[in-house]
Amino acid sequence: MFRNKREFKAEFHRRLVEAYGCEMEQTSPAEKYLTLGTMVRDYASNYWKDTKNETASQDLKQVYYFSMEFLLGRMLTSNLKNLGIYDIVTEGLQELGISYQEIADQENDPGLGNGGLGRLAACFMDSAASENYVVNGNCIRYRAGLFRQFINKYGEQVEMPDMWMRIGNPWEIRKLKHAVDVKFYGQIEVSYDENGDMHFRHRHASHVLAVPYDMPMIGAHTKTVNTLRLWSAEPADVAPRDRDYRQYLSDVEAICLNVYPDDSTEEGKYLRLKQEYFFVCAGVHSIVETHLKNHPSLDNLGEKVAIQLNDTHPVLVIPELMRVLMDEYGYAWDKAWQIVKETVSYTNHTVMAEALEKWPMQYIENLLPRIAMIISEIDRRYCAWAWQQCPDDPDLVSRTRPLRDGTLHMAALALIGSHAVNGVAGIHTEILKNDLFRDQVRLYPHLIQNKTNGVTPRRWLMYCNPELRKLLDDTIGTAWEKDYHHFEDLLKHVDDPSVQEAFLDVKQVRKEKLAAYVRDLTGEIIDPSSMIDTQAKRLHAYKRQLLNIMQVIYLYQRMKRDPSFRIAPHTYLFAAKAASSYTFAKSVIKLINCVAAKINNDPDTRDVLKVVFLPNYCVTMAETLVPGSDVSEQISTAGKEASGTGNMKFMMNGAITLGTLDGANVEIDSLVGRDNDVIFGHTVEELNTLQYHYNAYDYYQQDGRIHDVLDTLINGFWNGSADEFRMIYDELITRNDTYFVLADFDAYVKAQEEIARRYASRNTWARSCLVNIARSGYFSSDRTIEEYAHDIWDLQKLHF
Ligand code: CBF
Repeated sequence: MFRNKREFKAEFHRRLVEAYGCEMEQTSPAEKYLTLGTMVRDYASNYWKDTKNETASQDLKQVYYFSMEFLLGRMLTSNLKNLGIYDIVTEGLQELGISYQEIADQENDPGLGNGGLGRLAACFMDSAASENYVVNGNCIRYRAGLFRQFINKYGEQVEMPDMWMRIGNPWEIRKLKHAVDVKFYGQIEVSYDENGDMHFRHRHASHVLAVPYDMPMIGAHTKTVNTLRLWSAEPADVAPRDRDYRQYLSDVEAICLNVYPDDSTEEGKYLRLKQEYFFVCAGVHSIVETHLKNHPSLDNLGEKVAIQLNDTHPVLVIPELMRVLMDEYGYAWDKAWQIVKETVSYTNHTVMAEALEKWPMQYIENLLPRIAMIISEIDRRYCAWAWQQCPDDPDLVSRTRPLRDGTLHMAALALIGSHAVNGVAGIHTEILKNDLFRDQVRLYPHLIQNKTNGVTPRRWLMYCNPELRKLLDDTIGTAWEKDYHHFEDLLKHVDDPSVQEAFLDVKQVRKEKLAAYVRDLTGEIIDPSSMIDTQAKRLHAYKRQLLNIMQVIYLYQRMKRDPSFRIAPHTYLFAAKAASSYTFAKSVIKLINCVAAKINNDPDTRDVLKVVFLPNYCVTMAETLVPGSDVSEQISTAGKEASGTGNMKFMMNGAITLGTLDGANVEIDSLVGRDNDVIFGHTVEELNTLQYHYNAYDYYQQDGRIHDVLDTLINGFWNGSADEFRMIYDELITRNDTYFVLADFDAYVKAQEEIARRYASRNTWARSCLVNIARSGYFSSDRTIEEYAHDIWDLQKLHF
């Protein structure tokens, strides 16, 4: 492997010519990207091999993180920097007359996820490798991501296929030798041996071949390279039984086609269940295979392997591991159950009822007949046990059992089959304990614990904001880069006017970069000296982008009505994808775009008020958006956002949180104090009471601002159609405002006024931003991973 610039240049040149059979100058930027990516992957391969060998020879426990999503973002820069070869490569390319940035821009964000849970998984992979923990990812190799979002001339979201691997994926290695046979449908034939023991044979199944593609997960300042294993479905070498051959091919094809297929139809639901079992079955098989290479039996699986279920999507690990232990390795039920519980733990990421997965048992019986039998037996045994624990409250059993009314409750199964369950922020975990899972807490008082989320400071500060990194290095040295505790060293400097000025300079540079990005993406010109206020996250009613745009409408109306009222220049940025079948969310996107079109073209206000919706929000966009923002909008209805991780990224880059007491905002608030964030709105406790007597219509009637804003939704003000936004109006008024937007409107307007007031005082503002950065070390995913390793996985570090 190359050791210096000269060797890099020679190897890069040689590989390009060999791969494409033409002069280097004739190769395209995409070909250069693929060649460079492959070189970097190969560079890491020796470390990758050493990590596997050392894990085996040190007989180390390893973790398998099962997640339907890994929202990685581009890998090239992160891998080069983590490996410490970024300078050699970028300078070498420059000497060859090649622009590194042009090559880096060829890489598409891997379409392996959708939102926070997937991005968390990606941060964990970076932190685990960087902290020398062997944590492997297990996921699906989706050929298409969620979708690419365009905004049409009417301001509407349009979904386009996200064929992220069209040019190829240099990071992956196909491992056909580890392919796994996955069986769906068919029947289970039961037989008895001479001892009376039962045996189960899966007959007439439809076979699918799960082929793994491995991606290296490269740590920073270390030789640890972990594996993200992505499973791809291929037709098996077994004749499809009783099925149309072409139908079989297209059924197999559909499994890995895209993330979150539309599950509003029965067919869609089956497909999603298939996806879940597909990567679970393949993943469990490969864990067992790896374990048995180094151990005589599966008796000590729980000692050497931890399986983390990232939300309920992979919960079928529990019955699948039971199946393998019993049917393939002859374990009796009790011993198999003990191994499963020792091995598995589960993270809950939501309290939203619609996001808690439930499957009709009939689907499982049909698609996964043996798994259905095992789930029924888990349920039966659980009921008998739980009833004995609480004979005074037999209803508790029916409330907590996994099978209720012919439906499988995935979270209930996860709770029964795991030795540890965690929430992802303090307030979220309290809600799990006291509300969602309070019945289970009676039965297992110590099961649920908190693990507040984190984000990797490498991608989310050092690499995406080199200007801020330099300021920190110059001010406090570089210890913070390797140890998140040292972020706090900055606290000694927050009152230093020269550091404050330097911070404001850095922010200005980043805002100018953001303004250029916005111009290139949308054609909109934003003022980099205006206050940039950003809400970037999935579009969902509980996240309340609606509250944000309503406040903008209010400001606009007030300025139009009263020419003596003017605000300091504000830019409101929105970035959000709405699920393709989520009509309300799509309507909010359209509203934001229609408001933007009107306001941005109004000569009375456009110098001070600008609204821009940035299409196709993704990790790469966030890497420019986050460092360039002044205000971080975290305004979900209290109790609904499990944690949030965007809030942490903005904080780490010196943006001030404007938020409710929800998710990790609560911890941000207690770390920075009320002088350094702006908190507003009803608390969870207040909403728990308000819900019984809330009347949104009263707010509409009694608050003229709300009245005037909402009337624009039904009088055709924004695009001439009176019905266009009626759905939003109806949600607020007719359906009594499920997410308390109107209840928090007044407090939100005041919070906006407060943040504008603080922003005007530049040095005090800079001080607050510095306090936020200093306190953000706690939100490093290095800290989160340490906690999982210690409290849940009982995991030791790898020593080279
Ligand atoms: O825990 C990671 C994130 O997960 C979600 O995005 C999710 O998918 N359920 C939550 O909505 C976030 O609050 C949370 O930060």
